[in-house]
Amino acid sequence: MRKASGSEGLPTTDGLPSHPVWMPLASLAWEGKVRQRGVGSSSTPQHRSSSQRLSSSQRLSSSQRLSSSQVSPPLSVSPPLSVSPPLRSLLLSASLLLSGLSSSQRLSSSQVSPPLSMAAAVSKEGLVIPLIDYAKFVDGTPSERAATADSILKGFQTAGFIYLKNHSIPADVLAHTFARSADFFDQPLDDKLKLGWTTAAANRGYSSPGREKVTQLKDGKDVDNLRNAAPDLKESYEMGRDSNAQFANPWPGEEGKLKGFRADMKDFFDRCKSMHQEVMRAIGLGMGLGEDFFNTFVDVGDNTLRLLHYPAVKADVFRINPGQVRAGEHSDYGSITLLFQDSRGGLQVKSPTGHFVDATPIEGTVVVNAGDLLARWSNDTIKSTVHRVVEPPQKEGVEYPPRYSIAYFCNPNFACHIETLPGTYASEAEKKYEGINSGQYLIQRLTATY
Ligand SMILES: O=C(O)CCC(=O)C(=O)O
Repeated sequence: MRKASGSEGLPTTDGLPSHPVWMPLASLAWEGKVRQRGVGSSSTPQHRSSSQRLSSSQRLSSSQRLSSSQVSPPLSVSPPLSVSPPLRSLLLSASLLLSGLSSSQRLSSSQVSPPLSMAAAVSKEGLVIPLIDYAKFVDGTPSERAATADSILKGFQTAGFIYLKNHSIPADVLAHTFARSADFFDQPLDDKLKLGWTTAAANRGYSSPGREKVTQLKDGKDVDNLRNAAPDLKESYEMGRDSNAQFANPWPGEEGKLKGFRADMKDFFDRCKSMHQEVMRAIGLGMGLGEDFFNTFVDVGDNTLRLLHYPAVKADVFRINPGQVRAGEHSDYGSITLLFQDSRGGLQVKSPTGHFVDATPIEGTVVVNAGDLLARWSNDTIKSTVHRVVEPPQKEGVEYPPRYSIAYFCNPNFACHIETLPGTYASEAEKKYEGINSGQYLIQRLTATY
């Protein structure tokens, strides 16, 4: 039986893989042509055992699991960051000093050191993305919880990205959701187009390949030019909160392979919503604001669940057009994004030196990155880092296989007014941004990319 949150095959806290080979069940399901398919208080589902978290319909049968002989080679994970003892003690003093500072004395992100003694999921070109054991926040002792909250915050302050292992979405549920995603994209194009994405305000529905161009550009004409030169090679399907009275999700019909799709997506949405709330508790704790600080900002669930499919593509496409990518470079818009990727690779994060660095998939982890609104909210003490999806790192063959990912874009409740967080400025003059309404901010950002 696979561990619910996929710790099998994960790097240990020493950075060593605990299993020789791995590949997410989700991608195995497609390759094996398997087609069957709360605000986190201390009593949230994350505290239950993995089997308790799954309903019987969510557990996969043994025939849906694949053996380790069918999986691809392990990925290496950087060992824990090593620093010399004098430097360590200097950094430790700085870190203690930082945590002891009054809120108005806190340092800006450029002054914050990466977390100490922590395995790094990525360490290259000055970009250190920590690999954090999330279970120590959810189930740990009070001191483990506080230390993990600090690591989460520091990861966002330094890299803008973290990897969480032992997270609260069980591996079986994730594999099932990936399989349902493949079922969705398998539909004929005409059926998908009937569910088409309509407006930024609704932000729900299907976007066919080439429709959306994710970019940092804000001017519509510039975005059009870029889209024409190098369209994103992806299709996506977005779902919002299903209880929204104003905007309905355009669900596919409940027949054939898509029977139960809506219920499965709603279940996954709710699990991710809880995780967003829990990560915001960690940020609140890390920032010295208290872990309940963000509760009333994130309780509604004005988030977007996005299924992504990057279809198989001829390798030549990237050679002929050097600007070609699977998804253009961009930062995300909201508070945080939970990103679940298959084992293909291709996600890259921009380093402080300006180079894009591979954010290699690690089984059983979720990549979490801070978005622009959280950066703005934190007076830029948290970073929203640019990322993109390019051709896979294994460049053999004339055609690259498809890639699937699932992004859960989290936002503060759309009704919330976002004012610079206490503790991130010493005087009014240090506030970099005006207050802004969360929902309007998102609509403004989305409008540019479609
Ligand atoms: O597919 C991925 O890995 C990244 C997706 C992404 O960055 C996005 O949709 O904004």
